[in-house]
Amino acid sequence: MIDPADFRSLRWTADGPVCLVMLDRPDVLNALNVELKEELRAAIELAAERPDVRAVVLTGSGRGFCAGQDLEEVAAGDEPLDFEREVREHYIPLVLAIRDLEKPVVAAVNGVAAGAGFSLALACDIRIAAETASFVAAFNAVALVPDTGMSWLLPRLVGPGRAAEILLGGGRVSAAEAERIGLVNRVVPAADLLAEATALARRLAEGSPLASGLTKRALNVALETGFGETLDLEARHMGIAGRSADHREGLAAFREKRRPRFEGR
Ligand code: T3D
Repeated sequence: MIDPADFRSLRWTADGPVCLVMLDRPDVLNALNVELKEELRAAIELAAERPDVRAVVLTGSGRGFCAGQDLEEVAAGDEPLDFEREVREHYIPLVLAIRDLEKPVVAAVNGVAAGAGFSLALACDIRIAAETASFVAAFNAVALVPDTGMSWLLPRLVGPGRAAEILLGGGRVSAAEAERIGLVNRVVPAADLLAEATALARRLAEGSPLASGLTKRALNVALETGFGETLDLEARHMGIAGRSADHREGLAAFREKRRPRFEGR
């Protein structure tokens, strides 16, 4: 298991059941170079492995959330970058790590989220934005195309028409507009962002880890399958959850009028 102290381009801190992952290349608005992409994936894997972690908050340091691919790194290479390989080796595993993590992930979008940084915010389960946040597809401006799941995730959140305007138009979506179109769950004053996101993550972390993991899995699968398959999956998950120690604890807590103590079993 990686030691959080070894991360160089992000900060990983656990405070009780909530782990804060802060992208930490503020001079370039937390643009994703190879090191940061690899560390972010390792950070999510660490959150998965640590049983004490029950929810994750993802944010950026400084005035940006994440400006997407580090374009200086692209320009600096001796050889032209093999974009397809880069997407397959780094971006796809990253987005899958977040989506497949059976713990809630809250994006605390503190500033601009551009390109693959926008996609990262979309991959999280819930987005809380600061008033200073904004979203820019950015791909088109450098003659690239949406990746990291953007073409799939964005229309499901805001609808195909708005997604087309954002992806083809390339303009900035303000925090207020993002809230209006359902791109973020809510907008809060910048000074309150981390406290709000962490408080939400703490509330989510109070749920049964088993039931929350199954719920996240069902929500993800339901986006891709039909109603019948979802009914079937829900029934199977209910079978698993209903046999769990957490369910027995939940029932006992209800009857004893106290808060449940879930252990994820
Ligand atoms: O590798 C692959 O397989 C391809 C994958 C691609 C996925 C992608 O993410 S493609 C899209 C890449 N991202 C972009 O194109 C965004 C580029 N950045 C911008 O358009 C703007 O910086 C922003 C709209 C994000 C923010 O604008 P603003 O005015 O608030 O800030 P700024 O002044 O432009 O940027 C501040 C600094 O960050 C600046 O450096 P400086 O001048 O202070 O030394 C700027 O160069 C740097 N920076 C911003 N974005 C990037 C970056 N440096 C490297 N890479 C970046 N993406």
